[in-house]
Amino acid sequence: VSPLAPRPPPHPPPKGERSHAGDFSYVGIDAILEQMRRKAMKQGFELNIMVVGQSGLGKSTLMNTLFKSKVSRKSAQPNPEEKIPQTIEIKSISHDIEEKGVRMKLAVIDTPGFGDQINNENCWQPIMKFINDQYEAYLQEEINIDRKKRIPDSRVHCCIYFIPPTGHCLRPLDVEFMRRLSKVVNIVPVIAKADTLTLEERDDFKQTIREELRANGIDVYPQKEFDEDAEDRLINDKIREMIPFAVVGSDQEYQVNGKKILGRKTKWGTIEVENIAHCEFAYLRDLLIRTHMQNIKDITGSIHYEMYRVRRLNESNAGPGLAPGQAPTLVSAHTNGQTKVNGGPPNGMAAQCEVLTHEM
Ligand SMILES: Nc1nc2c(ncn2[C@@H]2O[C@H](COP(=O)(O)OP(=O)(O)O)[C@@H](O)[C@H]2O)c(=O)[nH]1
Ligand SMILES: [Mg+2]
Repeated sequence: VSPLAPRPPPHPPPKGERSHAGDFSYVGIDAILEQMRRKAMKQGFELNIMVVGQSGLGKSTLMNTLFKSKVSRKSAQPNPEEKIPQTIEIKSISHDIEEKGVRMKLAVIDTPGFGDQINNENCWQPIMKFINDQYEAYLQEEINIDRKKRIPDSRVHCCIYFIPPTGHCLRPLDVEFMRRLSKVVNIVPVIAKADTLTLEERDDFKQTIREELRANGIDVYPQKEFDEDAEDRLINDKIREMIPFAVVGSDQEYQVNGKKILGRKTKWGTIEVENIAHCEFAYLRDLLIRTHMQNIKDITGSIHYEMYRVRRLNESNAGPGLAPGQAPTLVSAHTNGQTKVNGGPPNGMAAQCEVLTHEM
């Protein structure tokens, strides 16, 4: 049994059943659960996942795997002949998934090859900018006088960072990206194309990465400081011991022992991507969708977005009235000691990122 297996849901008594007839002390507070369930079912669920990593590491394939895996296999109508094009711009693709009457909108934000250049200094900036732009859009909706009843949420709830399967250690680029971005978004690191490592190499690599994350003070999801109680800690400690998940992706279906599976066929056998004996894709899927989706969204809203919001509102209170979408007044101590005001220069956003990552 997967350690991430969901807890069984509480079963409300069927509608109209008067299980408490004659019990005059029964108030019926527990019926709130049924009300909440019905409301949530009506609204549906949304999750925005971003994938980041060098080109060719299997980002697009893994997201297709997620859409085609057991979560969505019944509902999505994938086109088996669809070829994955190379990703050239930050692009969001969303799929509507429905299972047992529960609707879910899963959006994947695919980013073009991160760190593909010869000089990769500051290549985290466009991604940081994209994340902050979504916070800004949400904030503008929220502070509108006649705001929408439900604010459209394009905030990035979780960023899956693809580590190349070198088996050595993290590259400075990986450290830099995760160090900065883990302060503004939930980061879930994965080892890409884990089928290229032996089991021993994989375990060693995982351990090395965990040590390096710790040594660099990088707090990836699920962050220890946000565990709410002992039960959370117990469950999340197990996940923290397994991170980064060594994943294999595929959008090809094969027949194995009469069952249809998603896998990669090689001369020496078929790797079943959803089989936990073969790789850890299923753990990643369960974390994102089955066990921690609500928590991932809660931390996005109450920690990451909240920090952005407080900062922005403080800034607009301090400075002269800030027009919507205008970059806040910035004082950057980093860029050659220059002072940057109100996003004048084209790299105003970059300066903002500097300040954000250092202050938040
Ligand atoms: N061995 C192996 N190859 C993979 C895996 N995932 C994707 N690939 C292959 O790697 C190539 C690049 O995949 P793609 O998803 O386009 O990578 P992206 O540039 O990161 O989006 C394709 O030929 C995939 O079939 C994996 O888990 N293992
Ligand atoms: Mg791609």
